[in-house]
Parts: sequence; structure tokens; C-alpha cells
Amino acid sequence: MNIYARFHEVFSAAGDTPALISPEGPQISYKELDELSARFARVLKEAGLKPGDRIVVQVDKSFGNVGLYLGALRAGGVYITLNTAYTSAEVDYFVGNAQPSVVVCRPKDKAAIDEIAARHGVKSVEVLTDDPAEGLWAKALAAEPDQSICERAPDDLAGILYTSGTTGRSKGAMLTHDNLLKNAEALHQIWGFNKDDVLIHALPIFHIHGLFVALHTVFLNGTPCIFLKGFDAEKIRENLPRATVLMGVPTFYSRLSALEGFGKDDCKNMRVFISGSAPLTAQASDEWTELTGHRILERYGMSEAGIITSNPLDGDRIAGTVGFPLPGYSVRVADETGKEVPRGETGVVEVKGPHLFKGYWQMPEKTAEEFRSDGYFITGDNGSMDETGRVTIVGRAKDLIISGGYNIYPKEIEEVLDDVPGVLETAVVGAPHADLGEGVVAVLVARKSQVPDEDLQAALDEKLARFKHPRRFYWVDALPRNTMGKVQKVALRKDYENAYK
Ligand code: MCA
Ligand code: AMP
Repeated sequence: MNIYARFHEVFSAAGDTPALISPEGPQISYKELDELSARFARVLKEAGLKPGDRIVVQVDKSFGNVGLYLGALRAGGVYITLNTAYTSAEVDYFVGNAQPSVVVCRPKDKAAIDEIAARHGVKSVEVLTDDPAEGLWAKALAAEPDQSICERAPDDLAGILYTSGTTGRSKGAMLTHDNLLKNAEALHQIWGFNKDDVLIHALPIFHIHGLFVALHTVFLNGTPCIFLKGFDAEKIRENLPRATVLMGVPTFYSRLSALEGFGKDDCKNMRVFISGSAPLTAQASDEWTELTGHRILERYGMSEAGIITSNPLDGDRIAGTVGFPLPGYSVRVADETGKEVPRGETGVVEVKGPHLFKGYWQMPEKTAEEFRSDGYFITGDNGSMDETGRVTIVGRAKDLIISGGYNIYPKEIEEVLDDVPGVLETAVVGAPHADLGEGVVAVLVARKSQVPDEDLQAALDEKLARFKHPRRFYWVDALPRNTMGKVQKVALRKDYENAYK
């Protein structure tokens, strides 16, 4: 079933209930959002989007962006949304890999996207801003709504989310309508969503957390969502008294805690604070509880799997753990052969269930590498499971940095820096960062003499989104290697653990 058919049922019943409320005043009801999606479905089909076609979207968060997303679902499109910080070099890769029939971008990127689109045979490029009088939104408002909802089989694709293991180049995780619906229904149930709920949404909607975990649970609930353009600690604080649920990454909570006088009074109307996308330290969780009287509900997820485990709503939310498998999921902690390790011992978290993605787009061999023969997906996260089935994430087997909840792949940055004339080789590691969790550190070996910082920065600016840029650079004579010749990143993380202190 097309997941939009499910949303349509809820939207029709919710009628004039506000769906998205902007703190600045504008709002859109569920009835209006349902119609807006039908309008976007019409203009997307006119732009050439057919069922199963990919659509790539890189636009700022807005009501129109949500209408566009829902319209793409209605039309049976496969929705691919990109971090707005990605450079055109990064976007070129995604468009080449996904081969979309439609690309929707910001006006400032139109010239570069037109060039990329021509190279990859894209049928049409449209622009979207947060102004309904501009671009594709204006076309949608002038069009005849297309109320049809494209029939989709459960394992037809609804979206592709680019993520990646240690290979540096992103892989497209294929998520089906059934994956998304199963995960959303499980979350709606275990997090106790009810008719009085109001969610504060301050996450980007170009990642699973903001787009699927937050929006889909609200859209199954048919109640209001206070829809912020992005994270803004003061704006969140202002809206807490009229909300009941907040979803965020750990940086949200450390920044809110830092607000002058922030405490119990701000949070007395709130029902639950949910955290994920990056580790929430037990200390940060305890600090929040002392400050607000609420125990954060931490959950663990992945683009390939949606939310995998969650601390209980009514039960012990143990700081430093990520709780229990979602209904329908089975989770095990295994050794490198996929054999389950005894409870309490550390291994790699593996997961199996209906929420699990279909594989990586056009990469069957890469997909096969990350599944066991019995169907379990290898997450690359190190963890342990106790006697009661509660999971604790203790680190990562994969070469990944998570900064402010964004995934950063060292290989991608190493390749850019290695290409700078005068650089012999580079190793990129994460170092503890008080605000973002981890910061990016580059350790470089020169061919002859140290390369000026501005040469490194120029290469980074041209190729990589700024959030991926190392902010600390260290030159060494040689990188530490093990007997196999592999760079010892564990040693480097130790050597540079104070880089952001
Ligand atoms: C911003 N900057 C960053 C980051 N964000 N640098 C490194 N890491 C970051 N995450 C840079 C900006 O480029 C800018 O640099 C400078 O920091 C100042 O930006 P600032 O205003 O401080 O940052 P911000 O805009 O406030 O962003 C921090 C943030 C944001 C609010 C924590 O990173 C955020 O919204 N994170 C949410 C990510 C997310 O949704 N993850 C879900 C993944 P300059 O000025 O030089 O440009 S989905 C997932 O992981 C699974 C499914 C799951 O479990 O959820
Ligand atoms: P992404 O591929 O963007 O979905 O990032 C998923 C990765 O984020 C997981 O593989 C984990 O490494 C990390 N992650 C998500 N939630 C948590 C959490 N609660 N604790 C620790 N790591 C997490």
C-alpha cells in the first residue's frame, strides 16, 4: 500500500486540525496539506515523474517542502532528499547514481543543477523556496489537484536515503512503503502518541530522523506539529509550554540545558523528550533529568533500518542504553562470523525485521556484504545486550564520525585532502566535541614540506559540505600503521582526543 493512502485516511479525519504551525504565525491544516500534496502530485507528473522514478530534492525546510514530499509519495515517486549543505560536486554524485527524472532545488543552485541535470539526462529541474508565489509551489497552487494515489506494492520503493559504511562514497539505502509504514506505526504505538500531542519539530527534513521518525509519527496521529525552520534553542524554549513531545539529537539537549535559567518550569507541559542519531552520554542524560525532572527517552536508529531499539515510554529509561528492539524487529549482538555472543558481552549489533531496507540502490554486491546468510543486517555498531534484551551501544566498528547527528565519512575527506598537491597521505578521525559530540580532525603527512592551510581549505570548500570540514589539522612524519599496513585510527583518536578541548 502507498504510505500516502494511510496518511490520507488520517488527514481526512483530522480535517481543519492544524498540521504544521510555524512559530512566526502561518499554519496549514491537515485538509489543506492533503490538497497541497495533490497539487504537487499534479505538477510533478506534468514535469515527467512516473511511478518508480526517482526525484532528487535539495531545498530549505518549508510547508512547501512537506507538500512536495507528500506529492511525490502520491505520484509513486521515489523521494531522495539531500542535505542543503552539500556542494554541487556532492550533488553531482547523487544525481549520477540515482538517475532521477526530476530535480527540485533552490534558485541559487539552479544554474549548477541545470548543468548536472543535462549531464545525467534529468527530464526537468524545478525550484522551490519558502514562498508559495515562487517556482514549483506557485505552479502547484495554479494547477488542478490530482487526488489520485498511485497504487504501490508493499516492497515498492518510497525513498532512497544516502548513507555509507567505510567506503567513503555514499550508498542509497532503498526504503519501501512497507518499511516506512511499519516503522512509523511501531513508533506511534510505543511512544504513546495520543490526541492531545503536539510535537516540536526542529530537525532538518533531509534525513530520516526529521522526515520519517518525526513527521510520519505526527502524520499517523493527525495532531499539530510546531514546525521550526531549524534548531533554535530560544524558539524551542518559547514553544515548550504548548507542546508535549520533542525529538532531537544530543546537541539539542546540551544547547537547551545551557540556556540561562532553563529548567522544570519550561518543561512542565511536556510529556516526553526523545533523543537519537548520535550517542547521548549517561552524564548528559542525568544532567537533563536533574535540570528538568524528565528522563530523556533515548532510541537508536539507522537510515537502513529506521528506528531499531527504544527505551520504554512506561518503564526504565536507563541512561547510556538504547533500550529494546521495536515490535517486529529481532536484534542480536554477534561476533565477526555472525554468531551471537553471550549476553553482556560486546560484539556487533545485527538486526532483522520488516522495517529493514531493501538494499543499496544498484549495489547488490555491497548489499550482500552487509547481510548475514540468515538475513540479519550488520549495523557496524558495537554493542552489548543484557539478560533482559536491553541494548547498549558502545562504539562503532565502522569508520564513521557523527557530528551534531550528521554522519561524516573519513574516507571522503581523506580522498579530498590526499588530492591536494604536496600532501602524501591523510587520516581523518573524530575527537570529542562538547557541543556536537564529535569534531573532525585531519592528520596529514607531507610529500616534502607542510602545505599551507589555505590550500587544504580551498579543496575542502570546493568538494565538501562545511559540516564535514576538519577544523583541526596536524602534520606528522608518518601515520601509525599495524603489521598489515592499515592506519591505526584507534591510536590516532587517542593521540588527538584533546583536539577540541
Ligand atoms: C553545523 N555545523 C556543523 C554541524 N552543524 N559542523 C559539524 N557538525 C555539525 N553537525 C557547522 C556549520 O557548517 C557552521 O559552520 C557552524 O557549525 C555553525 O553552525 P551552527 O549554527 O552552530 O550549527 P547549527 O546550524 O546550529 O547545527 C547544529 C545542529 C545541526 C542543530 C546540531 O547539526 C542539526 O540540526 N543536526 C541534526 C542532524 C540530523 O537530523 N541527524 C539525523 C540523521 P560554518 O559557519 O563554517 O558554515 S538520521 C539518523 O542518524 C538515524 C536514522 C537516526 O537514528 O536518527
Ligand atoms: P544514519 O546512517 O545517518 O542513519 O546514522 C546511523 C548511525 O547513527 C548508527 O549506525 C549509529 O552509529 C548512530 N546512532 C543512531 N542513534 C544512536 C544512538 N542512540 N546511540 C548511538 N549511536 C546512534
